[in-house]
Amino acid sequence: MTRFDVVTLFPEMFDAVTRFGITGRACERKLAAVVAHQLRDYAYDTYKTIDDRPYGGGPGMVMMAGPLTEAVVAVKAQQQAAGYGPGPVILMSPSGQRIDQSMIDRLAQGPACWTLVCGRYEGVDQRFIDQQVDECWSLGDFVLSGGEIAAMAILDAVIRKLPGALGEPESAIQESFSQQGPGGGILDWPHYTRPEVFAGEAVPDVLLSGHHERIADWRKRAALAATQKLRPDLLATPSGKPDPGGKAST
Ligand code: 9D3
Repeated sequence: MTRFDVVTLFPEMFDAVTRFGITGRACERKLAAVVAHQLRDYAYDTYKTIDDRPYGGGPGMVMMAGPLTEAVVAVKAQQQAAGYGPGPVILMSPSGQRIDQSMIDRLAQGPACWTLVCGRYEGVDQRFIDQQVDECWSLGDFVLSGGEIAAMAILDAVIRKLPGALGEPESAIQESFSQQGPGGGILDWPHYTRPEVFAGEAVPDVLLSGHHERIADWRKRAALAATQKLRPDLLATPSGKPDPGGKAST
């Protein structure tokens, strides 16, 4: 079982991962465990203070190194007591490295335990990062109000890739398309279900033909056309030029 410990001011938010859908089922079936820890439990004072004003002045508050360190040390002890080897400590941070699917795929095959730390406020005392954090991860260049939703996105993406988390048909579909395109992905083909005609628009004939080879061919072309139109960057070669007929068209 892959274990994820999360340090956060809002542990209840992680019910979204543990209770619903594919990730909920994976947790139920003990493929994954998500343990959310309340950072305030590791505060020093009766007011449960975990943040303070920034040295040097400026707006906002900074999360103190002390409570974060206490929390991470306690989490590591719990992981060890449960029989896990040491795993990486990841800080969710807008200045971290950007996560993509190829990284998620590697994570899903990686260590059996992880510690994810979620920040709030303007930031985290650098000494905690220097002393306790192995990597900083970001979802991309937009501003969230804290690391929790970013951590949940990572958890969702990793847990659904754990062996056995998806039903067999789903994982087979995934497998055949995970290697296309430089970033490990091209877009989906357009999907249709009943009725055959909706608001005057018909389902493409080929999908009703029952001709499996022609359907597969249509889907491949439609996926490539959608990618070219909506996300040409996914087809670009490392040189930055669009790929005229490389990997993704094979
Ligand atoms: C004014 C400087 N801000 C940095 C962009 C301060 C700041 C804003 C928001 C500091 C922390 C946050 C909270 N965001 C996260 O913790 C976060 C995040 C994000 O905002 N975007 C994308 N990925 C992530 S991972 C964690």
